[in-house]
Amino acid sequence: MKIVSFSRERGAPEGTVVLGVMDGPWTIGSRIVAAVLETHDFKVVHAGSDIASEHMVTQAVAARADVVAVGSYLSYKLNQVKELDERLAKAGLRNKIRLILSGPAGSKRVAEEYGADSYARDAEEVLEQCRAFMSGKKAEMTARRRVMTALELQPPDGVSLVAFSMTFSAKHADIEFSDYVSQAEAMAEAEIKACRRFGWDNVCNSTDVAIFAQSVGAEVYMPEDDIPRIIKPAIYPFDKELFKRITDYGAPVLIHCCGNVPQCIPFAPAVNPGGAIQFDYQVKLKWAKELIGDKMTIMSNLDCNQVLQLGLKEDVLEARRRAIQDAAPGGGFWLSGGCEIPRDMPYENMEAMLKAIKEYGRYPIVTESMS
Ligand code: B12
Repeated sequence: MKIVSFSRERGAPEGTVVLGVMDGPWTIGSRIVAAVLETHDFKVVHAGSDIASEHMVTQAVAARADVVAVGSYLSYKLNQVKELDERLAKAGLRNKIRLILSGPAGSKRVAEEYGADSYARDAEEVLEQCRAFMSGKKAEMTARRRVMTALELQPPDGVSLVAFSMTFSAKHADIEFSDYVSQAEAMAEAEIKACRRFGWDNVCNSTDVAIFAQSVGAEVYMPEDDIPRIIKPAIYPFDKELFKRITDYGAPVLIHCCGNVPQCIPFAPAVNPGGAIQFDYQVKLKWAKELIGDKMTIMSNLDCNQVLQLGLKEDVLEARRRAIQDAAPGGGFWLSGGCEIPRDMPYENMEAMLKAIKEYGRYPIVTESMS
């Protein structure tokens, strides 16, 4: 006689979902959702009912959640969802976790307005959205792989946002700029905080040019919370040798050419073979891509002042769309500003950069549909 077993062997869970109701005592809906998710191999953590957004975040951190799903019942308490969105962002989790809104007080519009990623009408839709999110997550390259694939002049799964950020990161982490440029730990802390908060693909360790100049003999004055000033410059003609020494250690080099210096572009591949180059917005991105795009990786060059800091998020989105169209096809491209990310760049503009990547930056890049 053949015995058929209906019990399934459990492997690794499909993903981890934290469930909670923040605005009151309701438990029936979340229990149903939990049962449906568990039946489909998700690990479920009940954060509880009538709980604060703060507690939801603690649970999400402890569980290493992939998804946080909340049920809302009272429309006048929807601000709790916004608060949860902001707390997740503060904890550096917002770019890793999908936030699903459900329950009778929710809707698609409400989800958008209060910072959730989507609205699910019932348990079945919660399950569908968790599954879709997890399958996208599993198919994604790691941030490192994405950055390195572009550097190998191959198309990655999407465009990387490689933020060349110093004062912006220091301010975000509440660290004095003089500490940022002179203490490795302070710089690392600021960069990691910004990277987590905004979902950048890299941590770009760079310091103010005056500090480089100081290390080769220039005289520098360092104010507390402002950029250092070079009082007496030093000339340093050994770039090529320096780059070679760095690459001999296995680290790629990024050259930054500040200002309107198109004359640097043709020489860059010889000075920094197999590396990357960033130049400012005055240099035409498309021209540079055509000239050296098959030899080295190019960082896009948005106007940090007029667009990233002073522009509206729509301006950022449009400029990014154009940059991706001009230079992303084929790989060898990282998305960024033409210079350092401005200290006071509005966070919504930074988020618009990531939105542009999601909308236009998936490989293969479809140029026709973007024009
Ligand atoms: C049961 C119930 C209660 C029970 C809850 C018991 C419990 N342990 O859950 C009790 C009696 C405690 C209760 C209390 C109150 N209730 Co009541 N309650 C209901 C009722 C009748 C059913 C809700 C329910 O569980 N439905 C069954 C579930 C399975 O269906 P569902 O909600 O559609 O769930 C699906 C999705 O919405 C989603 N979902 C739901 N929850 C969650 C949670 C998560 C995490 C996720 C991911 C998804 C998800 O997935 C579910 C499965 O597909 C509704 C009326 C109604 N018909 O909806 C009122 C209702 C929700 N209650 C209401 C109110 C006002 C209250 C009170 C504030 C009234 C008062 N002033 O005393 C109090 C709370 C007071 C307090 N201080 O806490 C209002 C809310 C109105 C509003 N939108 O502003 C409703 C709509 C009644 C009404 N028409 O006035 N309530």
